[in-house]
Amino acid sequence: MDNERDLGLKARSILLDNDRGDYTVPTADLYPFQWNWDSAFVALGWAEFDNDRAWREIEVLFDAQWPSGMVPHIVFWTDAATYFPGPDVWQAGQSPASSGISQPPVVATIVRHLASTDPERAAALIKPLDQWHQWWHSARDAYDLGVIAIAHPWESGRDNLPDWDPALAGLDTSRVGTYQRRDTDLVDAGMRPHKADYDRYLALVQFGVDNRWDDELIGRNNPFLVADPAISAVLLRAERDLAALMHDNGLDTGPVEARIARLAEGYERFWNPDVGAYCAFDVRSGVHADAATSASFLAPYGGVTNHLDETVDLLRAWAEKTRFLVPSFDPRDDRYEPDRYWRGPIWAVVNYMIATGLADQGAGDWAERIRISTRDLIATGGFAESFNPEVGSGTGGKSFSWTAAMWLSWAGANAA
Ligand code: 9WN
Repeated sequence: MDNERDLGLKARSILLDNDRGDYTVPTADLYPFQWNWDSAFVALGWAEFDNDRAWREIEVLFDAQWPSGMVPHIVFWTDAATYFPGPDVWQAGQSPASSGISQPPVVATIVRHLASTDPERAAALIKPLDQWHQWWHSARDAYDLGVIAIAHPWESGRDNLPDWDPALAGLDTSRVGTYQRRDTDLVDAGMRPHKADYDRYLALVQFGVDNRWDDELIGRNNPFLVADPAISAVLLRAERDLAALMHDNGLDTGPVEARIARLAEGYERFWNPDVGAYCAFDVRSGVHADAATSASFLAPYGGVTNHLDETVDLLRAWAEKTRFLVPSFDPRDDRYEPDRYWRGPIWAVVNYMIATGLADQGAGDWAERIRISTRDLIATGGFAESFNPEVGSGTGGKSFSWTAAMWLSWAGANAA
């Protein structure tokens, strides 16, 4: 690829442009604050040319950790009029202002990845990471199933999947009132969720506000509680990485090992024999989502290999259907939409996790295929938020930090 050097320079310039001092916005205007899992992946990009800045990205996120251990999904370090819903809607009652929910806990895995560059900074993060991980188990597995549930689609980071539709459908939106979205001023409405979805997102925020973001009340009574195979796989890997960091620092790993065992056992609950894939399920009804998503390929990332052959077979079937891998939703399903947010488009960071897991578990050929696909997508569609799986065009926001970070640390042809 002759422009690979240019793409590397462009990726760096995106991080530098999106840098706000101690944190990096995912993209200017559309997402003008610090996002939790974006910062974790973005740290991998910074680490390619500014190691101190990589550590700051993560440390500053933990400056917003709640007393409960929760690390919020958005930290509102400044005001910005280009995003809705802002801190006045969330009313989280914390300083700095933040949202009231979390996001996939990839940080421990990234910290372990970077640990050799600064073992002391890694060690200083062990306790906050441990508190956050404990929070997931207590606040998002209140029914003790050994799986992690989300209390809001935004908590999954894969916000608009058809997986969430059945649980969202029953929500009461009568108190939501009128509001003005900002996302559709900036991005084609055909790539974003419908108003009916936003009404439901806001009804859930309202439930949190009404309950003062109380973990006990939300964990048991939230009108939306869906067990998420992606968060559970991400936490499983993060717990293993936390245990390794603890071990390296001479700390007792017993409690973390017990949490790993719970999650590893609970993970089989996601298996949906009718689909032949790991699928989300409603915590209360136990009913599984009826189609596979990109999360169905994340079990290997969590170290779960029980259905590895079926998982690779499913990937092969998808690969026959679309030019690029890995669509966020089954491209053979009627609900698949290649341009609409999380109903089809490809995300580079999800590809990175899927490929990492497959490589770990002996499917290196598929891992490499996914890396090449990601590289070609970026070369075709630019540093977009996400990509159309059929033509490779960019979807969502542009000049996106985590896409740039994935180029620098993994997908770019020069990456190790
Ligand atoms: C809500 C920032 C975030 C990502 C999510 C992605 C999108 C936000 C939104 O953007 O979500 O959190 O307003 O659409 O779905 O994964 O962290 O990049």
